[in-house]
Amino acid sequence: MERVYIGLGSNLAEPRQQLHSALQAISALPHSQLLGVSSFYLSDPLGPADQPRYLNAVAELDCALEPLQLLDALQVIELDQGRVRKAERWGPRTLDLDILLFGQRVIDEPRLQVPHYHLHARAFVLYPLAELAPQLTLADGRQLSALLAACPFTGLQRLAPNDTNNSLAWR
Ligand code: A4P
Ligand code: MG
Repeated sequence: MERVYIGLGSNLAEPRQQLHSALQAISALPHSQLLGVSSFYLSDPLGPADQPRYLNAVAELDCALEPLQLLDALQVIELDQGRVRKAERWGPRTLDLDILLFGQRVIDEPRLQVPHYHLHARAFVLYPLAELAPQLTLADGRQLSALLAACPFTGLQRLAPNDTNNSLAWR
């Protein structure tokens, strides 16, 4: 088992419902155990500005799948939830599931780069991740706390647990 962090994002078609459905599906992944889920965060869109705000969260799991098997499974969940891949980069989407970290592995394959390439610069990833693993150290030695210190909490709004209704339901 390796400790895996998955970033969830949605800005179309009832984002809150998209995240809840995705968490349900993640909790049912084979050879994996969902350990925890961060608060949900409303975030200003990165990329084209003419799209709705995103709802973002991070999930923590123990996983015995290989990284590419996990990626396949996450892409099935995305497609099940109506994700249509469009040419526009960073455009709106019903559901985006990114593998942020996979244990201490560094992966650089055509289909998969881990740690996720923009992890270090995205407040909507770093702050929810820090709720779950404040002491985290990346494979390259960087501390999550140092990344956070360099990434202001701007364009981000943490929703209260009863607002997201996800408090301990997934533990
Ligand atoms: N891929 C490579 N590495 C990974 C990984 N670590 N996890 C490949 C998941 N997939 C990975 O992804 C394209 C390909 O990336 C996949 O087929 C997989 O083989 P995609 O989801 O089809 O494309 P994308 O998500 O549009 O592109 P990209 O560059 O991954 O976008 P991001 O970085 O995911 O950004 N603003 C806010 N506030 N919140 C957001 O969540 N998300 C995006 C999308 C833009 N703006 C946002 C947010
Ligand atoms: Mg993606």
